[in-house]
Amino acid sequence: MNDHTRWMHRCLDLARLGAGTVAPNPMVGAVLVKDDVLLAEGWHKQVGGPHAEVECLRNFGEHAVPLNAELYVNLEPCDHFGRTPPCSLHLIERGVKLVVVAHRDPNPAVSGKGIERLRTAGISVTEGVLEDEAGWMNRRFLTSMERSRPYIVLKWAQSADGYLDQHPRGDRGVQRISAPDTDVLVHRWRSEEQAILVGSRTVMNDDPSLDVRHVSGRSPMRIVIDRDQRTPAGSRVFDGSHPTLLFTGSERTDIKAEQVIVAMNEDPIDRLLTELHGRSVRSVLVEGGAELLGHFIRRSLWDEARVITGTPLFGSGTKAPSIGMERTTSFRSANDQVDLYVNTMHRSYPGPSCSW
Ligand code: AOF
Ligand code: ZN
Repeated sequence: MNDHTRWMHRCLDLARLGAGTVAPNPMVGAVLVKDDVLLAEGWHKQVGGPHAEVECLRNFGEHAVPLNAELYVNLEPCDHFGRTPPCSLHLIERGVKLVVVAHRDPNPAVSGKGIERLRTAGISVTEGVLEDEAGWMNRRFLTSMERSRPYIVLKWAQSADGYLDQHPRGDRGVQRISAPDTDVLVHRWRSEEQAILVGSRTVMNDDPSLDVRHVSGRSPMRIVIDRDQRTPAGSRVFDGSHPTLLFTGSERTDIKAEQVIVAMNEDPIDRLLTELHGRSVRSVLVEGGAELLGHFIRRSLWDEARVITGTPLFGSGTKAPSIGMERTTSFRSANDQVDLYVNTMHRSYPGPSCSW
């Protein structure tokens, strides 16, 4: 590991401390280094709060920044007045002369302008250090900026013989496929995305809560697509405990959730992605059912798929979808098999040293 990658790794570690609190902003960490000695560090802690570079220089203190000190940051310094003033101007004012970044900020308000401004001010900027790792860490933010849609994670659990659901089945309620210990993993996945989506049949059959219970963390916004007003008003998703958005063909006066009316000639998935993007929702976890997952897969409209295969045998029922791509990695959780897929049409996985 050379010095550049070593310090950029530290930026990524700091940046990750903002996971779960900085979305819709990216995770960003910064360090100030002189002669391979750390002078100060900082990270972006919450939306509306100071950016990583500003935190780092604030922690350094008021005294002059040494001429040969290097400021490392995993994202190009911003150049716009958002909720906070431009970091580019702040770095210039503080007399920073050497800046090292992992990659550019695709936010149209920044996109190269930050680096340009620094260089024009005589600052040396090195780009591309740990670019792939940093891009993977902020893949939700980058996808949102580059594709004008949230990062899409498909998730399902299937029986050992490849069924999502058994027919005929008994009462309304979740049918267990994975081991109880795997719930911890699934709930961590939920806490890492800004929204969670299901179709009407999943609400009718499983009556899921779609919240985060088995780990501490933020519950995502719950989203239901139900064009034909089939979901019962008494379903758990409509209990008002978390923000919930219902995409429906016509208004449901019996349901208190926020509603988006989808016209008959509109594609509900396109409408959903546009709506979420407009709300700065950077990622969505699609938890079923088969029909909805199939829509996303057929259009290759997904970024990751996470498939849990449990031990029960169903013999018959609703066939699990097939992703049609080589799995990227897999591991075991209790007695379950967990397979992870990355849609290589959109982004490649930089390697096992990167955390999911
Ligand atoms: C940086 N350093 O630590 C972060 C950056 O609303 P604001 O003012 O917080 O701006 C948010 C945008 O700034 C965000 O969309 C992204 O382009 C950039 N984030 N930039 O130089 C940081 N968090
Ligand atoms: Zn900034």
